[in-house]
Amino acid sequence: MSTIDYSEKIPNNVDLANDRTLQRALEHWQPRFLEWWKELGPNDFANSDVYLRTAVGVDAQGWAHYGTVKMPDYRWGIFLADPIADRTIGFGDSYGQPVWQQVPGEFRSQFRRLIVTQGDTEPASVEQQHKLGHSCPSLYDLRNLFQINVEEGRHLWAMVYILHAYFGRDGREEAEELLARHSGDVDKPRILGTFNEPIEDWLSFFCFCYFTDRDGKFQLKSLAESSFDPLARTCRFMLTEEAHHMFVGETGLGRIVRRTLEVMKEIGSDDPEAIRRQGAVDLPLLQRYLNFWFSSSLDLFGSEVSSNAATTFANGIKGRPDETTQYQDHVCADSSFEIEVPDGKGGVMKDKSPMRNAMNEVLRDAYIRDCEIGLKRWNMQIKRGGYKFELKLPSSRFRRAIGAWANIPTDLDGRPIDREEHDRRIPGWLPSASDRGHVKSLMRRVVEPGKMAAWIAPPERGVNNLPVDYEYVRLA
Ligand code: BYC
Repeated sequence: MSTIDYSEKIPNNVDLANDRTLQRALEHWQPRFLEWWKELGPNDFANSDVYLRTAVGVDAQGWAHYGTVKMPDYRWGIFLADPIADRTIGFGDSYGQPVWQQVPGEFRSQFRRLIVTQGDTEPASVEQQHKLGHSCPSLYDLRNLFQINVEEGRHLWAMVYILHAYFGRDGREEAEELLARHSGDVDKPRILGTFNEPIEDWLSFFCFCYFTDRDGKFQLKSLAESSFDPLARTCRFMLTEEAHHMFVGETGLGRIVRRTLEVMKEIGSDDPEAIRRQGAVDLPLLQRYLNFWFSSSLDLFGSEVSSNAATTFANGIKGRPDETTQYQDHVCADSSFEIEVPDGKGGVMKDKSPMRNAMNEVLRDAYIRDCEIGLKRWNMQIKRGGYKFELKLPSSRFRRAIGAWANIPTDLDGRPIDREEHDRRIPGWLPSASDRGHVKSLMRRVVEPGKMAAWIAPPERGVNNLPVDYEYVRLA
């Protein structure tokens, strides 16, 4: 067990107290982080008391402390999961050799690129959610939003630690850049597409937590397999916090479905207009939001066939989620993977890629299966309510901006169609101006303890065994 001093300004288990170089780098960076948080974080709520979980260690039994904190005083700590004794490289050309405690020079730029890409998403998501606190559907939800925001802040710290501790001057420069790019900025946008999409309403927020945080789960699990042990251990611990973010997405969307079903029952109709008049979210509208966020998040896995993916796998830099338990062949030098590509004649054809080059697609497939779980649950709710409607994930070929299907018009089932038909049918597939207008009209803040906005059902339980009507945020 590594020791943790969580009485420090920066709680950590990386022996920060005895590392002057790292202290200097972090002390230089911290004021900039706080300035960024003030400007682009949920700073309108800086003086509110929020019931938050703070990571204080890596012991599965007691890794977090719950208490009331003002967000600027949150203690963003640096934690690595405990080392695994005699850990060896789990995949690629160096399979079976001891893992690395330093970055091998020849792989430095590949590692830096991945760490920067991972790090960039964390502050991006805080920026995207910057204004949401003003339209919260309940204090319970407001607290969950802030919990996610501070933890994404900590995940940024985690990547900055790796950059500062292992990449010298380049790492320090990259850490500054993580605070200089901004979500949606025309000149300096965030690196990955989805992280430049605005999140202006809570339906988008819950979809983001469900779909985009789930990409986080898969990418972090892949990096948790890395041969660079400090990175692997950092990502392993980040996954502990990530689970709550997906929980917020899944239960948020489930509560919306539940409320809609109640309204449908009350008014004896499934007519979208009638449901909207009751201030709820009709299911076809929800489906269009799912289509939007799912297709955007699929792009986060990169191209189906990628030489970057092949290189990072071969070099032991980035593996597959649960590499040890889920796969037999950890070298993948001779195997292949079947992918679907456009046939150039308006159709779909099967093609074979060397397995290593298809790693992005392997991950995307696993991700899609994981996304299905929530839909099954919500559809069960709808069926139990006595309705026929079924929520569905669109085809992975629909509305892609990256990879083989980028900019190829298809319908929701992934059938290539001509551009004119596509553009005509898009309002039925993606949130329309009227959908967005309706959702916007629902975004009225509800801050009386235990009360919920009319478009969402209460959660089944509160946070950390507290009641749902606990005052999770005391607004200043
Ligand atoms: N948008 O060979 P390609 C999370 C770029 S979420 C824009 O196809 P590759 C979180 C790519 O960067 C998890 N650009 O793919 C969730 C490359 O550019 P460069 C985030 C894109 O390289 C919620 C070029 O296209 N973590 O933690 O195999 C809240 C060719 O790339 C996109 C990671 O992603 C896109 N969607 O892999 C908070 C892990 N997709 O370098 C947090 C780190 C690709 O040629 N990143 N490009 O200029 C990676 O593992 C890989 O970089 C990718 C793509 C999976 C993103």
